Amino acid sequence: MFSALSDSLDKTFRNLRGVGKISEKNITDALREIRLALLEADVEFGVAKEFIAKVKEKAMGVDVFKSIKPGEQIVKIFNDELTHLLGDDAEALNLNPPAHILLCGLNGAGKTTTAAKLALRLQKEGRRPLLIACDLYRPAAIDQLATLAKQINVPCFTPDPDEKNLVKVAKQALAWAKDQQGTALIFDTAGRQEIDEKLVAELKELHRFVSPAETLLVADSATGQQAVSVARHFDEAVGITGIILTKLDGDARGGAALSMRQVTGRPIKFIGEGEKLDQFGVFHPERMASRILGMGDVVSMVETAAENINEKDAIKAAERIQSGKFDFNDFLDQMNMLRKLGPLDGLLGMLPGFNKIKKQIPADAFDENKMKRMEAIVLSMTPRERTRPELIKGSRRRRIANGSGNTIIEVNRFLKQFTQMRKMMKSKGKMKNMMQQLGGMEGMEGMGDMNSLLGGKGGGKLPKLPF
Ligand SMILES: Nc1nc2c(ncn2[C@@H]2O[C@H](COP(=O)(O)OP(=O)(O)OP(=O)(O)O)[C@@H](O)[C@H]2O)c(=O)[nH]1
Ligand SMILES: [Mg+2]
Repeated sequence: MFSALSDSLDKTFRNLRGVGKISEKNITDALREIRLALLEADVEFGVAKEFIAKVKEKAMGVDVFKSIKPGEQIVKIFNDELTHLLGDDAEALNLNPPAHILLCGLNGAGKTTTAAKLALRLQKEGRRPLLIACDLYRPAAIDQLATLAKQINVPCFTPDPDEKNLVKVAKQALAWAKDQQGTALIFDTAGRQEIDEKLVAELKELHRFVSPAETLLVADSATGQQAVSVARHFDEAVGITGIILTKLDGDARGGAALSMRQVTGRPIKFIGEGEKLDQFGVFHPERMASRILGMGDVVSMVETAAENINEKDAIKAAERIQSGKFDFNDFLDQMNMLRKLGPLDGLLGMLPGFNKIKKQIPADAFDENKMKRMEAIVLSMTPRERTRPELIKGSRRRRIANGSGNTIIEVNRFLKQFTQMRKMMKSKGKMKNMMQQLGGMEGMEGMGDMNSLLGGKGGGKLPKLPF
């Protein structure tokens, strides 16, 4: 997501910094490039135009060409305006009782998944969410929601599959919800195409009956230009109170995300970033702006880590690493910890500068199958071998290869990588350097080592970040 846009912006800003003295023409040229980049990313035409006009006005207003670091100043103006475009501050849900939340959106946008994700989130906050299946069109829709609800242990209202009257279903659901003593009711509705007047009429009727405090439009961030008209359409029909953007983990160009707020005037409240139910979070405009500008989103990364990793385990692992005792058992523990964080490239994508080095990392570096193969190798070792990696020589390697279904070449490669990793961990200087780099958000030279760890082409120096 956003990678093409981030690359173009980076190039433009780099050029701008490269010129010794900045002129009005330099700025105009740069803004033209940025406008093109926004349009190519599928940002709605009017939104892009207005945005550029604002950045220009501000840039001229502060006389950037007279300042000492004009390039930096423009980046700052751009960042501020982007944050503004995305909505400035994160907006909370209205959960005053009766907290009825109605989800609507196009076919396949991710409504049902999002209903469960939202329920899980509210549950973690100590509320008692209830899920209500109001998709009476797709035969498997009710079961889909019920299955997800079961996974997260949230009660789910499932209507009689033969019942086709939506308001009747809602009525039954409200009566059921009373007994359940829920504190937030999430209604999953049927997907629709915007031209489908019948479905829209039904949605309106349901909306009137349920009278939700929140009507959230679930929108696939890959929808592109069409997203804007979809949002308008739903807003006119039922009046949306917010937007949930899904599939931000994909390679969509991101224009929808950038246009939605401006065009509808409704806040983006949450984002979905994967198929797993915990891959969901509050939308923070300033963090998203930083991500788009390639400055990373370290705050979200730390939050994800804090939610999923037990502090004691993390401290224990850090101690093992520092003392140079890191063995294959620790390796397995680390692998399990990583898994809890979700897909690795999504997580690393929040690091400043990651998009730039991503191309140097082999495509299969984040592959779950590769991780499984490595795990199989470790699991084929004896307990003694796991604690003393140096024991693993010739015939042992062959046995491990046979036991784990790998070739001896693969086992050798893995052992070599492990040895390198261990060496790197032992060298405290490097480790410290890496932590400083990550914390300081300045250069990313330390990532060179991480790169070689992931199987990249040697830990070469990486370009210093422009910010
Ligand atoms: N990668 C990714 N996939 C997602 C995300 N959200 C939903 N999906 C997937 O998108 C597909 C459609 O999701 P659903 O939740 O069934 O969408 P829906 O809007 O309820 O679909 P209909 O009820 O048919 O209109 C499923 O395969 C989901 O797993 C996301 O944030 N990231
Ligand atoms: Mg659905």
